[in-house]
Amino acid sequence: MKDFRLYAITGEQFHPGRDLLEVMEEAIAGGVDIIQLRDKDSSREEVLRKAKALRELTRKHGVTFIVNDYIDIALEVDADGIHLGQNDLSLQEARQLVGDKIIGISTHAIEEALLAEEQGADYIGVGPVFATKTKVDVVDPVTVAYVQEVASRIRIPFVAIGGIKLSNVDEVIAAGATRICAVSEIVGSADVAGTCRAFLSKLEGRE
Ligand code: TZP
Ligand code: MG
Repeated sequence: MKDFRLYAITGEQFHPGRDLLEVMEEAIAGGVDIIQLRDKDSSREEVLRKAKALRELTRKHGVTFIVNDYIDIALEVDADGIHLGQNDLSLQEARQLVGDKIIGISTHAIEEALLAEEQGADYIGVGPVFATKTKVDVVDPVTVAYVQEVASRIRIPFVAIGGIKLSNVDEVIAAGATRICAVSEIVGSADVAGTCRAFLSKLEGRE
């Protein structure tokens, strides 16, 4: 997959009254490399509508587009990939369905990370690093110690996620993260593009 630094996930509850596409367009202007549509509340029809619109927007700007959970929608709109949790279908099953599209897997422990790598995930999510209210079924924070462990043992790209803010991202970067994902800090910002630029400037020069 094309390399990335900043990964934004949708979270419409954080921008009441603001249009999803408008917020994501600002994130793109701020430099995000990947947008993931994550919508656990809407009907399939609604998710499909949003996926079509975001596919069009991301394609126009050369931004990678990932769909959470809905493999069928990812295929229908020709997203670049899918993101799966530990309780979704297996990587092997997903690979059969999506071919060479990107598959990202959420991990919360090194055993999960090693397994995802071995089974051919294109990237893994590492988190929640800090406490977050965004994900309801969330496990306890994995802390920066897990980021450190993944940084030293995993070779595929990994993205740190969960409770990451401009105010605590330095700690995550110091632990070895070179790719960051945020929901509320980005989409809930009064200056979405500026927040993205600020994250990116902190990541600059990190390998
Ligand atoms: N996976 C692990 S934590 C999380 C997801 C989707 C939510 C992150 O949201 P926020 O608002 O950046 O804490
Ligand atoms: Mg899922």
